[in-house]
Amino acid sequence: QQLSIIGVPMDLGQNRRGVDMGPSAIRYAGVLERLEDLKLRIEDLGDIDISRPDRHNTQKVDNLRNLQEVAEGSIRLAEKVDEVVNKGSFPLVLGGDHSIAMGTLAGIAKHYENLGVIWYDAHGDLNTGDSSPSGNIHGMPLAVSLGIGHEKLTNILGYSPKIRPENIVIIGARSLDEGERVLIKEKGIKVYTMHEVDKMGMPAVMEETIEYLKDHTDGVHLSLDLDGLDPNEAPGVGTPVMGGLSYRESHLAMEMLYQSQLITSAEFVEVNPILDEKNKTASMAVGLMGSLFGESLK
Ligand code: DIR
Ligand code: MN
Ligand code: MN
Ligand code: MN
Repeated sequence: QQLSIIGVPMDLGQNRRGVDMGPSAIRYAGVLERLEDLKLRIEDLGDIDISRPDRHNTQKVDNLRNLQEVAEGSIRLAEKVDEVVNKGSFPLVLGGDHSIAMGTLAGIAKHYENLGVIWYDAHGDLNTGDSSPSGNIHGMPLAVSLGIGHEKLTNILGYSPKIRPENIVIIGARSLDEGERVLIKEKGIKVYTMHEVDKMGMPAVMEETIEYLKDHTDGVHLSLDLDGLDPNEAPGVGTPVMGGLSYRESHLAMEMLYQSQLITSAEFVEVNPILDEKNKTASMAVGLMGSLFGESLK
């Protein structure tokens, strides 16, 4: 299998600096070596160009912070991801804040009739400018991909929506805003909150997720926000929420996804080395990628 790594040094989708260094931190934690050991053919395409606007003069349009810069970065990412999928390679995107998922999904979804998405996150990322309490676009990419939000974002690569609500599974949610709850109900999006994970256990959650996506999707994208994990284990994230998924649950989830052979693209986002402890969160991300590509089961 050919795998293409794309770094996205984006920190404009939220308020805290440092997450733009996520791709460097993940490379430093040994992602290439780790995956090369699995006999995968890997190319590192380097980083997407992200503009560096004047911090004292950031623009909020319709409650969307840095709209123009985030949209432009996402378009560049979408074009790169599109190229990678076109040549039959597996796109592995390293963030950067989660706003980049709009670009990743724009580049991937045009190649599938029914792209499935697993959203591994403490949050729903289903806000719009109207519902968002923060104006941070990293809290919006799932809504945007459903075609809900500012046209500059929903229309990346000139088509919308990218995905359908019935093809989404959110895992690990424990911080949902009011507007997000409404959207989840209205659209019938499948969500395993921490309540369900605690009650059912991760094996059952993943079995159901795989079963659910298997029959009606022709590819599945994994969008993994490191804040889905518990901040005691993954402290290097901008918006930590207590009571998260454990290291072991997350490795099990990745191993089950490997066994299912369902995943056709992935991204690991929100690694912020400035907030981290000795690059622990980047190492966690690399370990999870190892499991996703069969490290412990090959
Ligand atoms: C919150 C936080 N729901 C917002 N979202 C985060 O600002 O929209 N997403 N942190 O990962
Ligand atoms: Mn997120
Ligand atoms: Mn999150
Ligand atoms: Mn079904």
